[in-house]
Amino acid sequence: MFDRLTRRQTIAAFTLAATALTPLAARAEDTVKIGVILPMTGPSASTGREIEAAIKLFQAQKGDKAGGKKVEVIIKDDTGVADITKRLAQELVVNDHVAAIAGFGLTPLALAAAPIATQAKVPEIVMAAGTAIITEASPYIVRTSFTLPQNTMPIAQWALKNGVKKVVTLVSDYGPGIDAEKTFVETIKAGGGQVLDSLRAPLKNPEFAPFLQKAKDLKPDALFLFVPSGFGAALMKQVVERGFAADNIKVIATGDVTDDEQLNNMGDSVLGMITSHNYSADHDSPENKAYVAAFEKANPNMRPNFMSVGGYDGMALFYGALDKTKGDTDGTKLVDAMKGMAWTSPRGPISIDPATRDVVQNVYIRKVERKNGQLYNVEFETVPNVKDPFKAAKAGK
Ligand code: VNL
Repeated sequence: MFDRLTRRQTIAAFTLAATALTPLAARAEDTVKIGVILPMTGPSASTGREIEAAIKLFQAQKGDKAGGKKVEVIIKDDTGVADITKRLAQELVVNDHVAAIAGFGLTPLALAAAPIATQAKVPEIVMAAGTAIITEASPYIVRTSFTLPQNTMPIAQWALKNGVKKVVTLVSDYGPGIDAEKTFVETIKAGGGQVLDSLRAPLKNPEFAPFLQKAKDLKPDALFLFVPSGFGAALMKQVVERGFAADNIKVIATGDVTDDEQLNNMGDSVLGMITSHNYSADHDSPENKAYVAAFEKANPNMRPNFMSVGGYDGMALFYGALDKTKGDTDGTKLVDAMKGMAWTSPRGPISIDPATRDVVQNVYIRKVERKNGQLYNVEFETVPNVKDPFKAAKAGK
C-alpha cells in the first residue's frame, strides 16, 4: 500500500496518526497523582476517616486542578501497620508514578515511608504524625500536622503560671508520648516545679488503671496526659472513675486527649478540663466557621478534628507547590516550593519553616465547655507562631 502513496501522502498519514495520539499522551501528562496512605481500619481508623473526609472536601471546594494539571488522589489503607505503609509507598511510587506520598496516621508509619521518599526524591507530606524527629528522617518530608513539643510546651507554661508545683506525667509509650513527656518535664523543672514520676502506658491495648492509681497516690498538683487521637475517651473514662477532681488534682493534657472526634461523647465529667493544642472545631474565625459547616454538611455524623485540618492543609500545600512550579512534578522543586509557604488554615495562620520543613502555627489554651448542647474545647489564650521548641533552640532561634 505504501508504494502507491506519494512521499507527501505518507508523511501526511503519519502526521495524522501522531496527531491522533497526542491528546491521549497529553492527558496522561496532565494528571498529577498524590498517594495518600492512611489507617482506614484498625485502632486509628478515626484518623483515616477524618483525613479522607477533609481531602474530599478540599477537592470539592477548590476543584481538581493545580499548576495547570488535574490532581488525582489515590487513598490506600495501611491498617496502621508500618510494613504495609512501606509496601504501599513503594507501589504508589513505582506503579502509580505518584508525584507525592501523603497521610501517615502514626509516627512509625511516617518513618517507614521516609527511605522511599528519599530514594525516589518524592515529597512525603505528613498530615497526622507528630514526633519531632520525623522531618529529619528525609529531606523530602514536609509536615502540616504539628509536633508534640510544639503542642505540649504551652500547657506546661500554663500549669506553672497557675500554681502547679508538683506533677506526674502519663503518656503512651512511643515517639510522640516520649516527646510530650520530655517537653512537659523539662519545662516544669526549668520553671522550678517538681516531677514526682513519669509513667508510660503501652500504646496497644493500654490498661490505664494501675498507672492512674499510682499517679493519684503520689498526690501531685497536676496530672499531665498524652494519648494519640482515638484513645482519649477510654483514658478519660478511667480518669473520671478515679476521681482526681475530688482530691484537688488538676488533670491537664494536650488536645489529643480531648479530641473533637470523641469529646462530645465523653460526658460532663470532662467539663473544665484544660488542654493546649493547635486546633479546635470551636476556633473562632470565619475560615474555621466555613470549614466546620462544610465538613459537617458533607459528613453529617462527624465533627472535624485536628487530624482533618492536617489533611486539608496538606492538600493546600500540594496544590500551592504545584501552582508555584507551574505543574512541574520534580520532587526537589516541589519541596523547595513548599518551604516558606504561608496561608490561613481553619486553625489560624500557618507556614512551613524553610529550615525544618515543619509547620509553624498558633497553639491555643482551651477549656472544655458546653455550647449549644455540645462539648467543645473553647480557646481562651493564644501562643502565636510556635515553632518546634527543641529544633528552634538547636538552630539558635
Ligand atoms: C501521633 C501523634 C498520632 C499524635 C496521633 O493520633 C496523635 C503520632 C493518631 O505521631 O503517632 O494524636
